[in-house]
Amino acid sequence: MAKTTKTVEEMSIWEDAHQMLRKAERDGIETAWDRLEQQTPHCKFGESGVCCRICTMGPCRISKKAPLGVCGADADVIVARNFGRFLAGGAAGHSDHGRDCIEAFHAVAHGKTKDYHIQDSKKMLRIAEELGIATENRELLDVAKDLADKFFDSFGSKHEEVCFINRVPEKQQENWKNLGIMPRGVDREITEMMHRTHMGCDNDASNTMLQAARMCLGDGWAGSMIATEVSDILFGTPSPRKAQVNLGVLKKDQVNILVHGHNPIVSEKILEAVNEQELIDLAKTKGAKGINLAGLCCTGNELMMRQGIPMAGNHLMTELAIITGAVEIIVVDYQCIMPSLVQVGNCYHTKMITTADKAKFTGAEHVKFEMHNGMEQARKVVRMAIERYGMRNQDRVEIPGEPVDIMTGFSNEALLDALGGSLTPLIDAIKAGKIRGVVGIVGCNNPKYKHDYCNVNLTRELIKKDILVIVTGCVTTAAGKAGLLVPESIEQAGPGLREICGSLGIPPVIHMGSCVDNARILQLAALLANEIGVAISDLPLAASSPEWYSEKAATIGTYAVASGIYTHLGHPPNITGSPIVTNLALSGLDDLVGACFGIEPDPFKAAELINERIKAKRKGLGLEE
Ligand code: CUV
Ligand code: SF4
Repeated sequence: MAKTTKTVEEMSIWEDAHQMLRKAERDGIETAWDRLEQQTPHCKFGESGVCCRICTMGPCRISKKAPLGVCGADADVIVARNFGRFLAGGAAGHSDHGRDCIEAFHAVAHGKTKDYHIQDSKKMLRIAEELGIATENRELLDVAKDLADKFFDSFGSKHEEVCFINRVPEKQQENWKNLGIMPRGVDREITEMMHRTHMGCDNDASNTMLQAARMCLGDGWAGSMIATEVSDILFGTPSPRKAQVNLGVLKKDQVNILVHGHNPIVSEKILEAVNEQELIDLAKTKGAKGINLAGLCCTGNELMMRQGIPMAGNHLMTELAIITGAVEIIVVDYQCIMPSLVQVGNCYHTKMITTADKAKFTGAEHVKFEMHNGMEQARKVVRMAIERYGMRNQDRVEIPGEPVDIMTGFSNEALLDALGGSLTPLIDAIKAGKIRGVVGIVGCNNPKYKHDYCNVNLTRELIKKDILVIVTGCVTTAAGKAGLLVPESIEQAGPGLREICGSLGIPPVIHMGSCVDNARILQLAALLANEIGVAISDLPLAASSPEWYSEKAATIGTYAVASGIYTHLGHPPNITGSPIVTNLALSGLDDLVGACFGIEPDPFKAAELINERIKAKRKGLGLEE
């Protein structure tokens, strides 16, 4: 097998990663970096999006010699269709996760599970009222039944538009109606996207992209937003707390269980099980000092936000976590889980446990989690981990370094609390130029970049410029490891941001959760816009996903732009083969929705790009740049 020619220092900025990449080399284990090199150079047709496999008259690929597919589709049509379907994958991922949350909520409401409960009834009642459901003199579970139905309705097409559109500022709503991109139903928009991109349907690139925007808005303002709100109702609304990050959170003398994926429905139950005395005692009889639970990727974010559970690493750390040789079991639900984890696990004693029928992995063991048996299955998984502790070869265990402290738990509710109950202090700080703007840095890792180099440097550059940064997804771990998620990091911020965050006792980089929790950022943007009385696109806001890789990340970027938030990406999606789609993304959308994409791989230049945008928006509001 071909190994990468990169040095470990070129692969990642982190010491814990370097150490594990060296161990991988010694242990003869292949990683994503090696396979990237085997796959390079990538197919140019695929990379620019001009390869069409939508029907069997093809596949067709567009070149100077052959500018049209067999059916006559040109590069613009082919790119638009491919990109539309790419975004549909992301919208489906978030939204189907949201649906699973509603199913759990529905089961609770109808008394069909003893394993899940309403933890934040206050929030549930608040949302019920917000969505026009009567709450007075009613049993809590009756309200829950109605609310669950209301959420389900947003998925089909019974209604004109999805719920939570009520949160969108008037001007944006007008804009979406005029453009015909008001999302009607989460599933409906995804289905229509697939329909339109069937051979012989929507053969006008711009028109296809408008549907893409509508579908992504359905994800942001319904699929993802419902996932977030229901998770808060079932597992508690996050509030500020301490946690730790990096591979140092694994413990040499304990049973180590990693949770990976996205949905807290599985990981919250595993957490409960590892805290049961009976199971802790069982672990002790096997010679372990206890049971240690740590997270990876977004389900790690969910547990960290609500429960302060430590985070072992982000996307590119998932293989490396197993290479420590100290992981008994990795429990997964779905999304962003590399199939290679099974292979890497086989080189040690690490077993992957799958929990969802929609995400099975060959070579893993399946322990199906359902609403009625979540707790029982969680105990079963923890017992399996305890059994495997005896199979661990301690001579092959190497756990790098010391964990880094972070502060997490900033839901909008918590942020408002920190601000003393209203957004006014934040708005005043923005007006005074002490906080010049707010930027959400979100998303993934990608082995095409030096791991976390862009994520960390962009974050640092922005806070220097008095821009408040909100992180979610895999950028969280990057910012955390860099020491940016603690109040002390105000030292690295500009003077205005340092003053404001210092007086509030919060970090200049705020952790708001997982990828679906980007909906929290949307909501915050809407609250700010409504409070000031402008459109979201008028605000000094931006978003960025410097090292993104997934369909979901592109969907998030698209709903951010369609909602009026300028969005930076480290590299373009596979659309560059179409001038129409590329121009629309890079500038055309600005005229339509008041925001567009910007592409820049260098984090320092990207910070400039974002800063220019913030300056322009401040100027537009009559504020000093
Ligand atoms: Ni959902 S989508 S790699 S885990 S952020 Fe991490 Fe976040 Fe990207 Fe995946
Ligand atoms: Fe080729 Fe058209 Fe079929 Fe695509 S839809 S594979 S371009 S014939």
